[in-house]
Amino acid sequence: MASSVNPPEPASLPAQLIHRYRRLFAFYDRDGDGRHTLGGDFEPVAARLAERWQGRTTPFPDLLRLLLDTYRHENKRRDGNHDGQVDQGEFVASHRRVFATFNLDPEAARVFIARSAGGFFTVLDLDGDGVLELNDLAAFAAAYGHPTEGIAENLNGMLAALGLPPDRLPREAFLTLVEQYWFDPSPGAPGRQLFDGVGLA
Ligand SMILES: [Ca+2]
Ligand SMILES: [Ca+2]
Ligand SMILES: [Ca+2]
Repeated sequence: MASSVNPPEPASLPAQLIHRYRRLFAFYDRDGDGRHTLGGDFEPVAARLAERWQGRTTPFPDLLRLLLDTYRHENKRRDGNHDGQVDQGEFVASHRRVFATFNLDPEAARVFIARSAGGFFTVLDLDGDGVLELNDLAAFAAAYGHPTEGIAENLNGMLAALGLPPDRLPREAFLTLVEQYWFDPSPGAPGRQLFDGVGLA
């Protein structure tokens, strides 16, 4: 592995992406206290998402532990001053390297997105048919304490822009929207709306 190759940190992120990372920060801030903590935000979310699988065979052996480990790892990675919580500035700053890495090698980044975001898709896809339905997306938003009434309209706007039928989000479309949300600053990218529809300011 060429582990010595460190992607350059860009001087600044595109303003559109900073705006989206801030929205994402607000989405993840389940208890609305302006910081990401395991106890206030991610542990309750992991519990809610794992609970959905009660009585079913989970796609991963110990789903709750996997979710907790993933959230702990991610929050630690973003915690620039190592005080156990992530504020909005740390959250946005942590995306600089992610953004630089994507631009350095988009194909490698897509493999990573397919594994990480794809793994999350699998966690939400309760019937395992490779398509997320509205109740899967609503459960995700509800786990973070957000209202769900606007999800269908928002989803269907993105699906229409991708030329797909309403109410069902296939895995490939999901990965496209995720990539666009995080990395494509163009104002016409359907994925820019990924976290709209849940009443974020
Ligand atoms: Ca919080
Ligand atoms: Ca911190
Ligand atoms: Ca499904």
